[in-house]
Amino acid sequence: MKILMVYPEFPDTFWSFKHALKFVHKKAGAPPLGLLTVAAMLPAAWQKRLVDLNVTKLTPADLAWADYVFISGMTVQRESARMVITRCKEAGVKIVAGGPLFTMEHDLFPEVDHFVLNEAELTLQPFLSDLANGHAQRIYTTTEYPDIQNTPVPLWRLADLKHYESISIQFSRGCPFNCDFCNVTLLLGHRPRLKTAIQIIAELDDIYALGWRKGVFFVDDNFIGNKKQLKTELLPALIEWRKDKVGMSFNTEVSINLADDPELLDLMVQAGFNTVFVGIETPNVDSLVECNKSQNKGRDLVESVKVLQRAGLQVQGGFIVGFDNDTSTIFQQQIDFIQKSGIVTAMVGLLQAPPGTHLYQRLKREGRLVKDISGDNMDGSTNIIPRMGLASLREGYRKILAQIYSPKSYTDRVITFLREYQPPRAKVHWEPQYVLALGRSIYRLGILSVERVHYWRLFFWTLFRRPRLFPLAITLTIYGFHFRQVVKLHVI
Ligand code: B12
Repeated sequence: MKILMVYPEFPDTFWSFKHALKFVHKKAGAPPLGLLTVAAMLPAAWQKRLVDLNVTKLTPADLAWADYVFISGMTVQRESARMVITRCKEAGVKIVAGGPLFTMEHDLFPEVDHFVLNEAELTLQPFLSDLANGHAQRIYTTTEYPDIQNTPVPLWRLADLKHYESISIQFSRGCPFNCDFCNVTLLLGHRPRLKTAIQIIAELDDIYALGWRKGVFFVDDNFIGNKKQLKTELLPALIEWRKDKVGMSFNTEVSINLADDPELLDLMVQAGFNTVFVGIETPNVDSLVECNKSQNKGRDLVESVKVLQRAGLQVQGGFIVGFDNDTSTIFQQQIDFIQKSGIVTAMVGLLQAPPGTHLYQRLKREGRLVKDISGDNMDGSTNIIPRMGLASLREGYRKILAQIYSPKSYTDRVITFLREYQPPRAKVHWEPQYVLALGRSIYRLGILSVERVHYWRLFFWTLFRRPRLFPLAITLTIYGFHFRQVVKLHVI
Protein backbone atom coordinates (compact mmCIF):
# COMPACT_ATOMS: atom_id res chain seq x y z
CA MET A 1 0.00 0.00 0.00
CA LYS A 2 1.29 3.50 -0.88
CA ILE A 3 0.18 6.28 1.45
CA LEU A 4 0.69 9.95 0.62
CA MET A 5 0.36 12.11 3.72
CA VAL A 6 -0.68 15.65 2.72
CA TYR A 7 -0.61 18.73 4.95
CA PRO A 8 -2.54 21.74 3.56
CA GLU A 9 -1.06 25.20 3.30
CA PHE A 10 -1.42 27.80 6.05
CA PRO A 11 -2.55 31.25 4.96
CA ASP A 12 -0.41 34.27 5.76
CA THR A 13 -1.22 34.48 9.48
CA PHE A 14 0.38 35.60 12.74
CA TRP A 15 1.66 32.09 13.55
CA SER A 16 2.69 31.19 10.00
CA PHE A 17 5.81 33.37 10.51
CA LYS A 18 6.04 33.46 6.71
CA HIS A 19 7.67 36.89 6.48
CA ALA A 20 10.19 36.06 9.22
CA LEU A 21 11.14 32.62 7.89
CA LYS A 22 12.46 34.18 4.68
CA PHE A 23 15.29 35.76 6.66
CA VAL A 24 16.61 32.31 7.62
CA HIS A 25 15.67 30.75 4.24
CA LYS A 26 13.17 28.37 5.82
CA LYS A 27 9.77 27.57 4.40
CA ALA A 28 7.67 26.62 7.43
CA GLY A 29 7.60 26.61 11.21
CA ALA A 30 7.40 22.90 12.00
CA PRO A 31 6.59 19.63 10.25
CA PRO A 32 3.04 18.29 10.83
CA LEU A 33 3.28 16.20 13.97
CA GLY A 34 -0.21 14.70 13.67
CA LEU A 35 0.48 13.16 10.25
CA LEU A 36 3.95 11.96 11.26
CA THR A 37 2.42 10.29 14.32
CA VAL A 38 -0.27 8.61 12.23
CA ALA A 39 2.42 7.48 9.77
CA ALA A 40 4.15 5.66 12.63
CA MET A 41 0.90 3.82 13.45
CA LEU A 42 0.50 2.42 9.91
CA PRO A 43 1.86 -1.03 9.05
CA ALA A 44 5.65 -0.88 8.72
CA ALA A 45 5.55 -2.59 5.33
CA TRP A 46 3.42 0.17 3.77
CA GLN A 47 5.22 2.85 1.76
CA LYS A 48 4.72 6.39 3.11
CA ARG A 49 5.59 9.83 1.85
CA LEU A 50 4.83 13.31 3.15
CA VAL A 51 3.86 16.32 1.04
CA ASP A 52 3.66 19.40 3.25
CA LEU A 53 2.21 22.13 1.04
CA ASN A 54 3.92 24.71 3.22
CA VAL A 55 7.28 23.56 1.89
CA THR A 56 6.59 21.90 -1.45
CA LYS A 57 3.98 21.39 -4.16
CA LEU A 58 1.62 18.48 -4.71
CA THR A 59 2.40 17.16 -8.18
CA PRO A 60 0.33 14.94 -10.50
CA ALA A 61 3.13 12.34 -10.10
CA ASP A 62 2.59 12.33 -6.31
CA LEU A 63 -1.10 11.61 -6.78
CA ALA A 64 -0.44 8.98 -9.45
CA TRP A 65 1.91 7.20 -6.99
CA ALA A 66 -0.59 7.07 -4.11
CA ASP A 67 -3.19 4.45 -3.28
CA TYR A 68 -4.56 6.67 -0.51
CA VAL A 69 -4.08 10.29 0.48
CA PHE A 70 -4.11 10.86 4.24
CA ILE A 71 -4.93 14.50 4.89
CA SER A 72 -4.83 16.47 8.17
CA GLY A 73 -5.29 20.13 9.11
CA MET A 74 -6.71 22.87 11.30
CA THR A 75 -9.73 25.01 10.46
CA VAL A 76 -7.42 27.78 9.28
CA GLN A 77 -6.19 25.43 6.50
CA ARG A 78 -9.74 24.77 5.23
CA GLU A 79 -9.35 26.37 1.79
CA SER A 80 -6.12 24.60 0.96
CA ALA A 81 -7.61 21.32 2.22
CA ARG A 82 -10.55 21.75 -0.16
CA MET A 83 -8.19 22.17 -3.09
CA VAL A 84 -6.27 19.04 -2.16
CA ILE A 85 -9.50 17.06 -1.90
CA THR A 86 -10.66 18.29 -5.33
CA ARG A 87 -7.36 17.28 -6.88
CA CYS A 88 -7.51 13.84 -5.28
CA LYS A 89 -11.01 13.33 -6.68
CA GLU A 90 -9.88 14.40 -10.15
CA ALA A 91 -6.94 12.01 -9.94
CA GLY A 92 -9.14 9.19 -8.62
CA VAL A 93 -7.21 8.78 -5.35
CA LYS A 94 -9.12 7.81 -2.22
CA ILE A 95 -8.96 10.17 0.74
CA VAL A 96 -8.70 9.48 4.46
CA ALA A 97 -9.10 12.63 6.58
CA GLY A 98 -8.37 13.29 10.25
CA GLY A 99 -7.15 16.01 12.63
CA PRO A 100 -8.89 19.06 14.17
CA LEU A 101 -10.44 20.50 10.97
CA PHE A 102 -12.21 17.28 10.05
CA THR A 103 -13.01 16.27 13.63
CA MET A 104 -14.95 19.52 13.96
CA GLU A 105 -16.37 19.93 10.44
CA HIS A 106 -16.52 16.56 8.67
CA ASP A 107 -20.06 17.18 7.41
CA LEU A 108 -18.71 20.00 5.20
CA PHE A 109 -16.57 17.56 3.17
CA PRO A 110 -18.91 15.18 1.30
CA GLU A 111 -16.14 14.13 -1.13
CA VAL A 112 -13.93 12.53 1.53
CA ASP A 113 -14.02 8.72 1.44
CA HIS A 114 -13.14 7.99 5.09
CA PHE A 115 -12.97 10.11 8.20
CA VAL A 116 -10.73 8.82 10.99
CA LEU A 117 -11.54 11.39 13.63
CA ASN A 118 -10.51 12.34 17.18
CA GLU A 119 -7.27 10.78 18.38
CA ALA A 120 -5.96 8.21 15.93
CA GLU A 121 -4.65 6.01 18.76
CA LEU A 122 -8.28 4.86 19.11
CA THR A 123 -9.84 5.30 15.67
CA LEU A 124 -7.12 4.24 13.21
CA GLN A 125 -6.90 0.57 14.09
CA PRO A 126 -10.64 -0.14 13.57
CA PHE A 127 -10.39 1.60 10.17
CA LEU A 128 -7.31 -0.43 9.17
CA SER A 129 -8.97 -3.70 10.23
CA ASP A 130 -12.13 -2.89 8.26
CA LEU A 131 -10.06 -1.84 5.26
CA ALA A 132 -8.20 -5.17 5.36
CA ASN A 133 -11.56 -6.99 5.45
CA GLY A 134 -12.89 -4.94 2.54
CA HIS A 135 -15.66 -3.10 4.38
CA ALA A 136 -14.21 0.20 5.58
CA GLN A 137 -16.86 2.56 6.97
CA ARG A 138 -17.09 6.26 6.20
CA ILE A 139 -16.65 7.61 9.73
CA TYR A 140 -14.60 6.44 12.70
CA THR A 141 -15.00 8.44 15.85
CA THR A 142 -14.79 8.05 19.63
CA THR A 143 -15.69 9.87 22.83
CA GLU A 144 -12.81 8.25 24.76
CA TYR A 145 -9.33 9.64 25.33
CA PRO A 146 -6.47 7.19 24.69
CA ASP A 147 -3.50 6.50 26.90
CA ILE A 148 -0.66 8.17 24.99
CA GLN A 149 1.95 5.93 26.58
CA ASN A 150 1.23 3.64 23.63
CA THR A 151 1.74 6.36 21.03
CA PRO A 152 4.69 5.48 18.79
CA VAL A 153 7.69 7.71 18.02
CA PRO A 154 6.59 9.93 15.08
CA LEU A 155 8.21 9.22 11.70
CA TRP A 156 10.16 12.48 11.47
CA ARG A 157 12.32 11.02 8.72
CA LEU A 158 9.40 11.51 6.29
CA ALA A 159 9.80 15.28 6.60
CA ASP A 160 12.52 17.18 4.78
CA LEU A 161 13.79 18.84 7.94
CA LYS A 162 16.01 21.38 6.20
CA HIS A 163 12.92 23.44 5.31
CA TYR A 164 11.77 23.93 8.93
CA GLU A 165 12.86 26.30 11.68
CA SER A 166 11.49 24.19 14.54
CA ILE A 167 10.29 20.69 15.26
CA SER A 168 7.33 19.64 17.42
CA ILE A 169 7.11 16.91 20.00
CA GLN A 170 4.31 16.19 22.43
CA PHE A 171 4.54 15.14 26.07
CA SER A 172 0.94 15.53 27.23
CA ARG A 173 -2.60 16.12 26.00
CA GLY A 174 -5.41 17.85 27.90
CA CYS A 175 -5.59 20.71 30.41
CA PRO A 176 -6.79 20.76 34.04
CA PHE A 177 -8.37 24.23 33.73
CA ASN A 178 -11.78 25.22 32.50
CA CYS A 179 -11.65 28.49 30.55
CA ASP A 180 -15.07 28.89 28.97
CA PHE A 181 -13.89 29.92 25.46
CA CYS A 182 -11.34 27.13 25.00
CA ASN A 183 -12.07 23.89 23.17
CA VAL A 184 -8.96 22.01 24.28
CA THR A 185 -10.72 20.18 27.10
CA LEU A 186 -13.51 19.32 24.69
CA LEU A 187 -11.10 17.82 22.17
CA LEU A 188 -8.57 16.35 24.58
CA GLY A 189 -10.07 16.19 28.05
CA HIS A 190 -9.43 17.60 31.49
CA ARG A 191 -7.04 15.12 32.99
CA PRO A 192 -3.62 15.59 31.42
CA ARG A 193 -2.52 12.34 29.80
CA LEU A 194 1.25 12.00 29.80
CA LYS A 195 3.92 10.10 27.93
CA THR A 196 6.71 8.62 30.03
CA ALA A 197 10.12 10.26 30.34
CA ILE A 198 11.53 7.22 28.51
CA GLN A 199 9.24 7.88 25.52
CA ILE A 200 10.26 11.54 25.34
CA ILE A 201 13.97 10.74 25.58
CA ALA A 202 13.56 8.18 22.78
CA GLU A 203 11.84 10.84 20.64
CA LEU A 204 14.56 13.40 21.35
CA ASP A 205 17.28 10.83 20.60
CA ASP A 206 15.61 10.14 17.29
CA ILE A 207 15.44 13.83 16.37
CA TYR A 208 19.04 14.41 17.48
CA ALA A 209 20.21 11.41 15.45
CA LEU A 210 18.61 13.00 12.38
CA GLY A 211 21.01 15.91 12.88
CA TRP A 212 18.47 18.31 14.37
CA ARG A 213 20.04 20.97 16.64
CA LYS A 214 17.54 23.84 16.55
CA GLY A 215 14.44 24.55 18.62
CA VAL A 216 12.02 21.86 19.81
CA PHE A 217 8.42 22.88 20.53
CA PHE A 218 6.64 20.78 23.17
CA VAL A 219 3.13 21.19 21.74
CA ASP A 220 1.32 20.46 25.00
CA ASP A 221 -1.93 22.25 25.78
CA ASN A 222 -0.51 22.97 29.22
CA PHE A 223 2.95 21.54 29.85
CA ILE A 224 2.60 21.96 33.63
CA GLY A 225 -0.71 20.08 33.86
CA ASN A 226 0.95 17.47 36.10
CA LYS A 227 3.69 19.17 38.11
CA LYS A 228 4.62 16.16 40.21
CA GLN A 229 5.53 14.01 37.23
CA LEU A 230 7.52 16.88 35.71
CA LYS A 231 9.55 17.40 38.88
CA THR A 232 10.27 13.78 39.61
CA GLU A 233 10.54 12.23 36.14
CA LEU A 234 10.55 14.23 32.94
CA LEU A 235 12.59 17.32 33.87
CA PRO A 236 15.38 15.40 35.68
CA ALA A 237 15.57 13.11 32.63
CA LEU A 238 15.78 16.10 30.27
CA ILE A 239 18.49 17.73 32.39
CA GLU A 240 20.54 14.52 32.22
CA TRP A 241 19.90 14.11 28.49
CA ARG A 242 21.00 17.65 27.71
CA LYS A 243 24.44 17.27 29.32
CA ASP A 244 26.28 16.09 26.18
CA LYS A 245 24.08 17.84 23.60
CA VAL A 246 24.38 21.13 21.76
CA GLY A 247 21.48 23.35 20.68
CA MET A 248 18.00 21.84 21.13
CA SER A 249 16.38 24.70 23.04
CA PHE A 250 12.81 23.97 24.12
CA ASN A 251 9.62 26.02 24.13
CA THR A 252 6.11 25.16 25.20
CA GLU A 253 2.71 26.38 26.48
CA VAL A 254 2.00 26.79 30.19
CA SER A 255 -0.48 28.42 32.54
CA ILE A 256 0.63 31.47 34.56
CA ASN A 257 0.70 29.55 37.86
CA LEU A 258 4.19 28.40 36.78
CA ALA A 259 5.28 31.72 38.33
CA ASP A 260 4.17 30.41 41.77
CA ASP A 261 6.51 27.42 41.70
CA PRO A 262 10.20 28.44 41.76
CA GLU A 263 11.37 24.83 41.91
CA LEU A 264 9.48 23.87 38.75
CA LEU A 265 10.59 27.05 37.01
CA ASP A 266 14.22 26.37 37.82
CA LEU A 267 14.00 22.76 36.64
CA MET A 268 12.37 23.83 33.36
CA VAL A 269 15.12 26.35 32.66
CA GLN A 270 17.82 23.82 33.54
CA ALA A 271 16.13 21.34 31.22
CA GLY A 272 16.54 23.79 28.32
CA PHE A 273 13.25 25.66 28.10
CA ASN A 274 13.72 29.28 27.06
CA THR A 275 10.26 30.36 25.84
CA VAL A 276 6.71 29.78 27.04
CA PHE A 277 3.36 30.80 25.61
CA VAL A 278 0.89 31.82 28.33
CA GLY A 279 -2.82 32.59 28.01
CA ILE A 280 -2.95 35.97 29.78
CA GLU A 281 -6.25 36.96 28.09
CA THR A 282 -7.02 40.21 29.90
CA PRO A 283 -5.99 42.57 32.69
CA ASN A 284 -9.73 43.10 33.38
CA VAL A 285 -10.45 41.00 36.50
CA ASP A 286 -14.22 40.97 35.86
CA SER A 287 -13.58 39.44 32.45
CA LEU A 288 -11.29 36.81 33.98
CA VAL A 289 -14.13 35.89 36.34
CA GLU A 290 -16.57 35.87 33.42
CA CYS A 291 -14.51 33.36 31.42
CA ASN A 292 -13.61 31.27 34.45
CA LYS A 293 -9.86 31.81 34.07
CA SER A 294 -9.27 31.06 37.74
CA GLN A 295 -5.50 30.62 37.45
CA ASN A 296 -5.07 34.26 36.30
CA LYS A 297 -7.16 35.81 39.07
CA GLY A 298 -5.91 37.24 42.38
CA ARG A 299 -2.39 38.00 41.16
CA ASP A 300 -0.35 40.82 39.73
CA LEU A 301 -0.16 39.46 36.18
CA VAL A 302 2.65 41.77 35.07
CA GLU A 303 4.74 40.67 38.05
CA SER A 304 4.04 36.99 37.31
CA VAL A 305 5.28 37.51 33.75
CA LYS A 306 8.42 39.22 35.05
CA VAL A 307 9.09 36.30 37.43
CA LEU A 308 9.20 34.00 34.40
CA GLN A 309 11.38 36.41 32.40
CA ARG A 310 13.86 36.84 35.26
CA ALA A 311 14.10 33.07 35.62
CA GLY A 312 15.14 32.76 31.96
CA LEU A 313 11.91 32.31 30.02
CA GLN A 314 10.74 34.58 27.24
CA VAL A 315 6.97 34.93 27.64
CA GLN A 316 4.68 34.99 24.63
CA GLY A 317 1.09 35.84 25.44
CA GLY A 318 -2.47 35.36 24.23
CA PHE A 319 -4.91 38.25 24.79
CA ILE A 320 -8.64 38.58 24.14
CA VAL A 321 -10.98 41.56 23.85
CA GLY A 322 -14.77 41.46 23.58
CA PHE A 323 -15.83 39.94 26.90
CA ASP A 324 -19.20 41.08 28.25
CA ASN A 325 -17.38 42.87 31.05
CA ASP A 326 -15.12 44.79 28.68
CA THR A 327 -15.94 48.46 28.23
CA SER A 328 -14.38 51.08 25.98
CA THR A 329 -11.42 51.42 28.40
CA ILE A 330 -10.24 47.85 27.75
CA PHE A 331 -8.30 48.73 24.62
CA GLN A 332 -5.94 51.19 26.31
CA GLN A 333 -5.72 48.83 29.31
CA GLN A 334 -4.54 46.01 27.07
CA ILE A 335 -2.00 48.26 25.31
CA ASP A 336 -0.60 49.43 28.65
CA PHE A 337 -0.44 45.90 30.01
CA ILE A 338 1.30 44.48 26.94
CA GLN A 339 3.86 47.30 26.84
CA LYS A 340 4.59 47.07 30.56
CA SER A 341 4.89 43.28 30.61
CA GLY A 342 7.49 43.14 27.82
CA ILE A 343 5.50 40.39 26.10
CA VAL A 344 6.95 40.88 22.63
CA THR A 345 4.93 38.21 20.83
CA ALA A 346 1.43 39.24 21.84
CA MET A 347 -1.37 37.38 20.07
CA VAL A 348 -4.43 39.59 20.50
CA GLY A 349 -7.75 38.29 19.25
CA LEU A 350 -11.44 39.07 19.38
CA LEU A 351 -13.41 36.77 21.65
CA GLN A 352 -14.70 33.84 19.57
CA ALA A 353 -16.88 30.95 20.64
CA PRO A 354 -15.69 27.62 19.23
CA PRO A 355 -18.61 25.18 18.84
CA GLY A 356 -19.28 23.04 21.89
CA THR A 357 -17.56 25.29 24.44
CA HIS A 358 -19.38 26.66 27.51
CA LEU A 359 -19.18 30.08 25.92
CA TYR A 360 -20.81 28.79 22.75
CA GLN A 361 -23.66 27.22 24.69
CA ARG A 362 -24.28 30.38 26.70
CA LEU A 363 -24.25 32.69 23.68
CA LYS A 364 -26.48 30.31 21.77
CA ARG A 365 -29.04 30.49 24.59
CA GLU A 366 -28.74 34.27 24.49
CA GLY A 367 -29.17 34.37 20.68
CA ARG A 368 -25.73 35.95 20.22
CA LEU A 369 -24.06 33.63 17.71
CA VAL A 370 -23.81 34.76 14.12
CA LYS A 371 -21.73 32.47 11.89
CA ASP A 372 -18.91 29.94 11.80
CA ILE A 373 -15.51 30.88 13.17
CA SER A 374 -12.81 31.51 10.58
CA GLY A 375 -10.25 29.41 12.44
CA ASP A 376 -7.81 32.34 12.72
CA ASN A 377 -8.44 34.32 15.88
CA MET A 378 -6.25 37.20 14.72
CA ASP A 379 -8.10 38.18 11.56
CA GLY A 380 -10.44 40.60 13.36
CA SER A 381 -13.47 38.36 12.87
CA THR A 382 -15.76 36.76 15.42
CA ASN A 383 -18.84 34.56 15.50
CA ILE A 384 -20.43 36.36 18.45
CA ILE A 385 -22.46 39.52 18.95
CA PRO A 386 -20.35 41.39 21.50
CA ARG A 387 -22.08 43.40 24.21
CA MET A 388 -20.18 46.56 23.32
CA GLY A 389 -21.24 46.29 19.64
CA LEU A 390 -19.15 44.88 16.83
CA ALA A 391 -18.17 48.24 15.34
CA SER A 392 -16.71 49.57 18.61
CA LEU A 393 -14.98 46.27 19.29
CA ARG A 394 -13.37 46.20 15.84
CA GLU A 395 -12.32 49.81 16.11
CA GLY A 396 -10.72 49.24 19.51
CA TYR A 397 -9.06 46.06 18.27
CA ARG A 398 -7.53 47.89 15.35
CA LYS A 399 -6.24 50.50 17.78
CA ILE A 400 -4.51 47.86 19.93
CA LEU A 401 -2.77 46.18 17.02
CA ALA A 402 -1.79 49.42 15.31
CA GLN A 403 -0.28 50.61 18.57
CA ILE A 404 1.54 47.53 19.86
CA TYR A 405 2.99 46.61 16.47
CA SER A 406 4.00 50.15 15.52
CA PRO A 407 7.80 50.13 15.12
CA LYS A 408 8.27 52.44 18.11
CA SER A 409 6.06 50.57 20.62
CA TYR A 410 7.35 47.23 19.43
CA THR A 411 10.98 48.26 19.87
CA ASP A 412 10.22 49.80 23.27
CA ARG A 413 8.64 46.50 24.29
CA VAL A 414 11.62 44.44 23.12
CA ILE A 415 13.87 46.68 25.22
CA THR A 416 11.58 46.31 28.26
CA PHE A 417 11.85 42.56 27.84
CA LEU A 418 15.61 42.47 27.29
CA ARG A 419 16.17 44.55 30.42
CA GLU A 420 14.32 41.96 32.51
CA TYR A 421 15.38 38.75 30.80
CA GLN A 422 18.06 36.63 32.42
CA PRO A 423 19.01 34.04 29.81
CA PRO A 424 20.24 30.68 31.02
CA ARG A 425 23.78 29.69 30.06
CA ALA A 426 23.45 27.20 27.23
CA LYS A 427 25.77 25.65 24.71
CA VAL A 428 24.91 27.67 21.63
CA HIS A 429 24.47 26.04 18.26
CA TRP A 430 25.44 28.33 15.39
CA GLU A 431 24.18 27.98 11.87
CA PRO A 432 25.54 29.96 8.91
CA GLN A 433 21.90 30.92 8.22
CA TYR A 434 21.86 33.00 11.40
CA VAL A 435 24.78 35.12 10.20
CA LEU A 436 23.11 35.50 6.81
CA ALA A 437 19.87 36.48 8.57
CA LEU A 438 21.75 39.25 10.37
CA GLY A 439 23.03 40.50 7.00
CA ARG A 440 19.56 40.32 5.47
CA SER A 441 18.05 42.15 8.43
CA ILE A 442 20.63 44.94 8.15
CA TYR A 443 19.85 45.30 4.45
CA ARG A 444 16.03 45.03 4.59
CA LEU A 445 15.22 46.56 7.95
CA GLY A 446 18.24 48.73 8.62
CA ILE A 447 18.76 50.21 5.14
CA LEU A 448 15.68 49.78 2.93
CA SER A 449 12.95 50.16 5.57
CA VAL A 450 11.43 53.54 6.39
CA GLU A 451 11.35 52.34 10.00
CA ARG A 452 15.14 51.87 10.09
CA VAL A 453 15.67 54.27 12.98
CA HIS A 454 14.07 51.73 15.33
CA TYR A 455 16.17 48.93 13.91
CA TRP A 456 19.38 50.79 14.74
CA ARG A 457 18.03 51.94 18.10
CA LEU A 458 17.58 48.31 19.21
CA PHE A 459 20.77 47.17 17.46
CA PHE A 460 23.00 49.57 19.37
CA TRP A 461 21.04 49.44 22.64
CA THR A 462 21.55 45.67 22.74
CA LEU A 463 25.18 45.78 21.62
CA PHE A 464 26.09 48.20 24.39
CA ARG A 465 23.68 47.19 27.18
CA ARG A 466 22.98 43.45 26.74
CA PRO A 467 25.49 42.10 24.16
CA ARG A 468 24.76 38.48 25.07
CA LEU A 469 21.18 39.05 23.94
CA PHE A 470 22.15 40.47 20.55
CA PRO A 471 21.08 37.38 18.50
CA LEU A 472 17.74 37.35 20.33
CA ALA A 473 17.25 41.07 19.65
CA ILE A 474 17.80 40.51 15.92
CA THR A 475 15.40 37.55 15.95
CA LEU A 476 12.74 39.68 17.63
CA THR A 477 13.28 42.50 15.14
CA ILE A 478 12.62 40.03 12.33
CA TYR A 479 9.50 38.76 14.14
CA GLY A 480 8.34 42.37 14.41
CA PHE A 481 8.64 42.76 10.65
CA HIS A 482 6.46 39.65 10.19
CA PHE A 483 3.85 40.82 12.71
CA ARG A 484 3.59 44.22 11.00
CA GLN A 485 2.97 42.60 7.61
CA VAL A 486 0.24 40.35 9.03
CA VAL A 487 -1.42 43.15 10.96
CA LYS A 488 -1.44 45.35 7.84
CA LEU A 489 -2.86 42.51 5.77
CA HIS A 490 -5.70 41.50 8.06
CA VAL A 491 -6.60 44.29 10.38
CA ILE A 492 -5.49 47.78 9.49
C1 B12 B 1 1.32 22.93 17.84
C2 B12 B 1 0.06 23.69 17.58
C3 B12 B 1 0.17 24.77 16.74
C4 B12 B 1 1.45 25.14 16.03
C5 B12 B 1 1.50 24.32 14.71
C6 B12 B 1 2.88 23.91 14.31
C7 B12 B 1 2.79 22.81 13.26
N1 B12 B 1 2.99 23.10 12.01
O1 B12 B 1 2.53 21.67 13.59
C8 B12 B 1 1.22 26.66 15.79
C9 B12 B 1 1.78 27.46 16.95
C10 B12 B 1 1.79 27.20 14.49
C11 B12 B 1 -0.30 26.73 15.85
C12 B12 B 1 -1.00 27.77 15.35
C13 B12 B 1 -2.36 27.83 15.36
N2 B12 B 1 -3.20 27.01 15.97
CO1 B12 B 1 -2.64 25.41 16.84
N3 B12 B 1 -2.24 24.03 17.93
C14 B12 B 1 -1.18 23.34 18.19
C15 B12 B 1 -1.43 22.27 19.25
C16 B12 B 1 -1.04 22.85 20.60
C17 B12 B 1 -0.72 20.95 19.02
C18 B12 B 1 -0.91 20.34 17.64
C19 B12 B 1 -0.16 19.06 17.57
O2 B12 B 1 0.89 18.98 16.96
N4 B12 B 1 -0.65 18.04 18.27
C20 B12 B 1 -0.02 16.75 18.37
C21 B12 B 1 -0.56 15.81 17.31
C22 B12 B 1 -0.02 14.42 17.56
O3 B12 B 1 -1.96 15.82 17.45
P1 B12 B 1 -2.94 16.08 16.20
O4 B12 B 1 -2.31 16.93 15.18
O5 B12 B 1 -4.25 16.48 16.72
O6 B12 B 1 -3.05 14.62 15.57
C23 B12 B 1 -3.74 13.58 16.22
C24 B12 B 1 -5.20 13.46 15.78
O7 B12 B 1 -5.80 14.69 15.50
C25 B12 B 1 -5.15 12.55 14.62
N5 B12 B 1 -4.87 13.08 13.28
C26 B12 B 1 -4.34 14.27 12.93
N6 B12 B 1 -4.25 14.35 11.61
C27 B12 B 1 -4.71 13.22 11.10
C28 B12 B 1 -4.82 12.78 9.79
C29 B12 B 1 -5.33 11.53 9.53
C30 B12 B 1 -5.45 11.07 8.12
C31 B12 B 1 -5.73 10.69 10.60
C32 B12 B 1 -6.24 9.35 10.32
C33 B12 B 1 -5.63 11.13 11.91
C34 B12 B 1 -5.12 12.38 12.15
O8 B12 B 1 -4.11 11.66 14.94
C35 B12 B 1 -3.11 12.29 15.76
C36 B12 B 1 -2.77 11.34 16.89
O9 B12 B 1 -3.85 11.17 17.73
C37 B12 B 1 -2.97 22.07 19.11
C38 B12 B 1 -3.69 21.57 20.33
C39 B12 B 1 -3.49 20.06 20.42
N7 B12 B 1 -3.15 19.61 21.58
O10 B12 B 1 -3.63 19.33 19.48
C40 B12 B 1 -3.42 23.44 18.66
C41 B12 B 1 -4.59 23.56 17.65
C42 B12 B 1 -4.40 22.51 16.61
N8 B12 B 1 -4.40 24.88 17.10
C43 B12 B 1 -5.49 25.48 16.93
C44 B12 B 1 -5.58 26.81 16.43
C45 B12 B 1 -6.96 27.44 16.44
C46 B12 B 1 -4.46 27.48 15.95
C47 B12 B 1 -4.43 28.88 15.38
C48 B12 B 1 -5.54 29.24 14.43
C49 B12 B 1 -4.36 29.86 16.53
C50 B12 B 1 -4.39 31.30 16.16
N9 B12 B 1 -4.74 32.02 17.10
O11 B12 B 1 -4.10 31.79 15.14
C51 B12 B 1 -3.07 28.93 14.66
C52 B12 B 1 -3.22 28.61 13.17
C53 B12 B 1 -1.95 28.25 12.49
C54 B12 B 1 -1.49 29.28 11.53
N10 B12 B 1 -0.29 29.17 11.05
O12 B12 B 1 -2.16 30.17 11.19
C55 B12 B 1 -6.67 24.64 17.31
C56 B12 B 1 -7.32 24.05 16.06
C57 B12 B 1 -8.80 23.98 16.13
C58 B12 B 1 -9.32 23.69 14.74
N11 B12 B 1 -10.51 23.21 14.65
O13 B12 B 1 -8.69 23.93 13.77
C59 B12 B 1 -6.03 23.58 18.28
C60 B12 B 1 -6.70 22.22 18.29
C61 B12 B 1 -6.03 24.22 19.67
C62 B12 B 1 -7.40 24.55 20.17
N12 B12 B 1 -7.50 25.33 21.17
O14 B12 B 1 -8.43 24.18 19.73
N13 B12 B 1 -0.81 25.68 16.46
